[in-house]
This record gives sequence, structure tokens and C-alpha cells, in this order.
Amino acid sequence: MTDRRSLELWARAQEVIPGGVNSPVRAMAAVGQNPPFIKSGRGAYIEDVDGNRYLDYVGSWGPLILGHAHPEVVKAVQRAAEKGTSFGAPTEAEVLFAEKLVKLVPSLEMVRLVSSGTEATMSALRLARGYTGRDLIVKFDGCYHGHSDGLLVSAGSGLATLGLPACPGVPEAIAGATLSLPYNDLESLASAFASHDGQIAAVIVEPVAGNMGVVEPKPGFLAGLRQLCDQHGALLIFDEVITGFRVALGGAQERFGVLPDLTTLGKIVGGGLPLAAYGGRREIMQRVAPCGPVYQAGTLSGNPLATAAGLMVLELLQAPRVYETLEESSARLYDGLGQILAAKGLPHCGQRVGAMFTYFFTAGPVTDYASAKTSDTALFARFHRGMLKRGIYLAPSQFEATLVCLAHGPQEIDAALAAAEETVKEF
Ligand code: HOZ
Repeated sequence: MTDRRSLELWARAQEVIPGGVNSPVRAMAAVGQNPPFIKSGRGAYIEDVDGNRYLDYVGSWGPLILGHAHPEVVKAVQRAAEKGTSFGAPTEAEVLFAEKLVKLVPSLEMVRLVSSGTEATMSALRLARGYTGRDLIVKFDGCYHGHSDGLLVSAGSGLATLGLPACPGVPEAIAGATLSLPYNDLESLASAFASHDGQIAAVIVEPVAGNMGVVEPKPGFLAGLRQLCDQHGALLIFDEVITGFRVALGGAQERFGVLPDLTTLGKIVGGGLPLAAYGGRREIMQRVAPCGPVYQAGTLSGNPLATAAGLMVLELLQAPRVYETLEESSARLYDGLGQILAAKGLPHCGQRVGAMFTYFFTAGPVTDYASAKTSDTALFARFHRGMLKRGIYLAPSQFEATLVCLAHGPQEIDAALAAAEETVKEF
């Protein structure tokens, strides 16, 4: 599938960039494919440097809920750029943006803007530790919260894709301050609280896991986390970098009706530019410097291009029927794919929440990382290659999500289903 110009760039990239990519999963190694180099995108489609056009179901791994190069977003960024690209000083757009976030995301009373999801989760953990005066953090196996040291323990996303259980370079003292437990398992959390009484600062969770493939929280799981955190004086952090503005306008916390103490946001919130955020209860956020002693800073934080893009995207997401449309398109694609896999008798187990889903190539059920890992990744890779050959660009890993956006109309859904029909015929 990869043509001459992409192959040429791929060879050059590997000489000067580790693995040829600036983020590991992009290398497409897990699906035995060389990555096409992308030149442009519009709506639901991207084009590579050889002129191949693909129907994109990755959407830059989540940010592009409106599709590529949405005209209103492009205009907003252009308007901002004309006035200057960075000031390192307060701007009106930051205030408007923070006000908008506080209005839309149920648990946010104050918010701090940063530049990446990794920075948001890392900062939220420091704040949780500073606020509680405790050191330990609980995360869940297969959840991925960016690449800061303490969070690369039993992590999903690229680490799951590459089969890396831990990361050299993370000091034992730091990894040892993170307890990783099975997702959807409240009993393990209760035991962890019992055996580390008064030492756990926070529990951080993807309220819908998206980085071991999509795994839904079992009914009562999120409410149970809330209750256990309250009982033991720990903070609950929802990592809504993927779910924020995707599974509902107010994220998973709105959809499931459970409010965390702190929330991290990324991807959609930045409208396709490098912007992320963390926020939560006023009393906690007031511990952040210069209000309080917990230090965190950034030259490009609240960057005017990124706030312009983010503000425009959030405005457009407030239009009527946006989330109904996303739900309908996503359900149509998900149901259709399920029928195709079933008709062919392929082992599969799907999970969908709003505009994010995964078909695991295993009979399932999949409820956590251990069960997600029973998937036949070779079968997934074959499916991926078949789809790519037919112009459908899916996340190149069994342990990532298919992300539906507003640019996926009936024609795009039908095209993906037709490609899937053709692909499985070869199996
Ligand atoms: N962390 C992203 C997957 N969940 C990958 C980001 C990228 O490679 O661009």
C-alpha cells in the first residue's frame, strides 16, 4: 500500500528520528505496515504524499471531532495568528476559554491550561499529592495517562501495542509510588486502600478506557471509585483526554453522572492544536502556584492559536443534535461491522461508548487489560491491512479506539462497511 514517496520519506525518517516517528504507534509496526506520510486532510479524508486518499477513522487520535481543516476552525486560527503567535502573558481568550470549560464540564470550578495530555495528567498528580500530603497513586492496568515517569506502569496505548510492561529510565522509586490494579475491579481497590491506609493521594482512571482498546466501565464501577476515594480521603481524577467532549459535551462525567475531584482534558479541547487542561474543585485548584505552593508553568500554556481553535470547536459542539448525530453514526458503523464479523464467523467482542469503539478479535468478554490481551492481534493486523488497502485508515493497533467524527456521514459509514465486507472475504 505504501508508495514510492512515502517509502522514501520513511527511509530518511528512520535515519534522523528514532523509529522514524515522533510518537511510537504511528510507525504501524504492530500491523506489519509501513506508514503512509500524510500531506493534507479535509473533512473525513486525508491524502498521502503519493496522492492516495484515505477515509480517516483516527482523526489525529481524537482531537478532530469536526473532521480535518474545518473552515471555521482554520479561520479562527488564521485570525489569531495575524495578531501574534505567543505572548507568554495573559490574554482575553484564555479567560473566555476557561469560562467555557467551567460551564461545560460538570465538575470544573477552576482550570489551568497546559500544552499536552501528558502535562495535564502529570500536573494533576503533583497537585493531588501536594493537596493530600500523600505519595501513592493508583492507576489501572491498560489505562494510559501520557508518558510521565510514574504513569508508565502497566500502561496501554503504545506500550500495549509494543508489549512493553515497563519502561527503562523510570526510577524504581518513582514506579514504586504507583499501584496498578485491574480495571473494573473495585475489590482490588478496596484492598489497596486497606493495605496502604492513609498513603494513597489519588486514583486516576480513564472513565471509559480508550488506550487498551475501548473498555466500558461496568455499571457501578465509577460510582464505586468515588465512594472508595471519599471513604479514604483520596482524590479521584478522571483522565478525560479522550472522552472529554466525545462521549458527551460534558464528557464521561456527564454521561455517567459521577463527578471526579480533578479532570484532565486534551485532544478535542485544543481543536487539533497543542492544548490540554486540568481542573476541578476550587479548593484544590487554589493550591496551584501562584495561588498556592504546587508549582507548574509553561511558556506556551494558553497559547493564542490553540485557545482560538479550542474555543471555536467548543462553540460548534454546542449546536443542536451534535451528540445525537455522533451517536447515530457511530452506532451504524459499529453495528454494521459487528454483523460483518459475525457473518464471517470471526471471533470478536465489541465495546462502544458514544463516538468511540473497538472490536477486539477475541470471543470475549473484555472487561480489563488481561481480557483485552486475549485478542488475536495477528488477525487484527490482517484486518487493518485489508482496510488500509481499500482506503480506510484505522488506528494501527488492536489496543486503540476507532473514533467517529461529525464529518463521517452516511456515505463514509457505508464506504467503511463495504471495505470491511471485501476485507473479510479474503479471510
Ligand atoms: N497517545 C496516542 C494514542 N492513544 C498516540 C498519539 C500519536 O501517536 O499521535
